[in-house]
Order: sequence, then C-alpha cells, then structure tokens
Amino acid sequence: MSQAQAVWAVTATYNEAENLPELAAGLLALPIPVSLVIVDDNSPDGTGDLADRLVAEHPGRFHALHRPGKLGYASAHLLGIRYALDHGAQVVVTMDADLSHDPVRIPQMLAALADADVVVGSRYVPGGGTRNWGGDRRLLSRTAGMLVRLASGLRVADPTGGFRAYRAPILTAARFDEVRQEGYAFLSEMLFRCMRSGARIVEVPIIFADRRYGRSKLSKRIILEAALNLFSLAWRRLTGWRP
Ligand SMILES: Nc1nc2c(ncn2[C@@H]2O[C@H](COP(=O)(O)OP(=O)(O)OP(=O)(O)O)[C@@H](O)[C@H]2O)c(=O)[nH]1
Ligand SMILES: [Mg+2]
Repeated sequence: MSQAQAVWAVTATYNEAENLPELAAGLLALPIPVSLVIVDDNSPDGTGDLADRLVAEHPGRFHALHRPGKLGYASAHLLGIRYALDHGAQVVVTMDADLSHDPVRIPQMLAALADADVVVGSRYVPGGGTRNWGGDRRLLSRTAGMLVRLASGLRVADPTGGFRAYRAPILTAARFDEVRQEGYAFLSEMLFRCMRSGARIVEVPIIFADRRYGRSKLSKRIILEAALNLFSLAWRRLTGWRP
C-alpha cells in the first residue's frame, strides 16, 4: 500500500503501565507515522494517566479514551476502531499493549496490505511462532484455530490472533460495530465478517512473545463463549449469511 495512507493503531489496556511506554516508543521508532488510540478501562495501576501523558507529549499522534471500569477487550477495540475511522484512519492496526505484538512487524504488515484487505499477524505460518508459551497454551491455541477453520470456512492458520491490519472500507463492509462477542470469539468473528464481505485475507509471520510484565486476563468464560460461537459461525456459513 502507499505509505501516505493514514495508519492508526488501536490498543486496549488494563493494567499495562509497565508495558505501555515501551509500546509507545516502538511505534514512535517506526519509519512511518502511526497514530495510536489507547482505550483504557480505568486501570488501577495508572495506565490511563500514562496514556494522557503520551497524548500531552505527542499531540495528534497519541489518543486516549477512558472508560469507567473493566468493560472488556472486544468492546474496547470496537470503540478504538470507531474513533480511528472517525478521525480519518485508512488502515487500522489492532494490537495488544503487553508487548506480545511487536510494533517492528507493522511495516511488513502494511506492505502485505498492498494485495489484501486484511493482514493477519500469524503465529502459525512459516517464520511465525510463540515465545515462552507452555505446551497447554500452545495446544489450546492450535485447537481453537482448527475448530474455527472447520466451523467458519476461514482459510487462515491463525484466526484467533489479535495483531492485524485492516483497510477501513472492509471494516465498514463487515459492520464491525455490530460484533458483540468478547475475547477469542471476537477475533474470529471479525475475520469471519471480513471474509463474508469478500475480503482478501493474507497472513504474515509474527513471533508472539508472552507478556513479560503484568497478569493475564484470559478467563474460562471467554473460552466457553468462543466454543459457543463456533456453532454460530458454522450456522451462518451454511445459511449463506452476510454482514
Ligand atoms: N481496556 C481493556 N483492555 C483489556 C481488557 N482485558 C484485556 N485488555 C487488554 O487487551 C490486551 C490483551 O489482553 P491479555 O490479558 O494480554 O490477553 P492474552 O494476550 O490473551 O493473555 P496474556 O498475554 O497471557 O496475558 C492487553 O493489552 C490487555 O491490557 C479490558 O477489559 N479492558
Ligand atoms: Mg497478552
């Protein structure tokens, strides 16, 4: 894609004060300007104040949205994506704030967007992988990916990863703001909607590094929801549903 396009990254934060400064520095170090929307849920560790400080230091480059309490990863992303689009984003990059998603990969993802509507940062294509993940976590992720592919018809090796680049028009076509799923279901749902809207989806390898600081927010409820959403994906695929 042409590098003159407005690229906005979106990240959700809950207690990422130890990670956010490094993420911000990584984005600022990129050879292309990338804006960042931080959606913070009143993190007790003061991540929201850090976000405000970044906004003050780099006006126009960083943006902070504050919600009153922990309302979820997915709805935080939807809010951030909406904000980015409303402010002229032509490409939206979604990423975690815990340094699992390395900003250094963004230029490659944008380059791949030349022939695609969605680029998925993928742990499961040659060159990709995970660092510091236990066997149980790998098995869960692999199994989830396989089930999503079976149910949805998506031909994507890593349909539950959150490091992605979307072209703005495909987000609109996929009616992203109607998504109500949380967690992993949210991620496969977004991709499914893009596919059903005719998106060309490509994968570029990423190394997913396990978080170094802070605690995981992965819950049993999110896994159960993802399992139930498999039936919804399969049903909509078989009935020819479109967003
Ligand atoms: N605003 C907001 N952000 C959240 C919420 N839950 C998770 N996040 C953020 O979403 C991103 C992904 O969450 P993680 O806890 O890293 O989830 P994960 O990557 O599956 O799990 P680990 O990396 O193992 O901890 C991180 O940047 C979190 O801070 C939430 O309820 N609200
Ligand atoms: Mg994480």
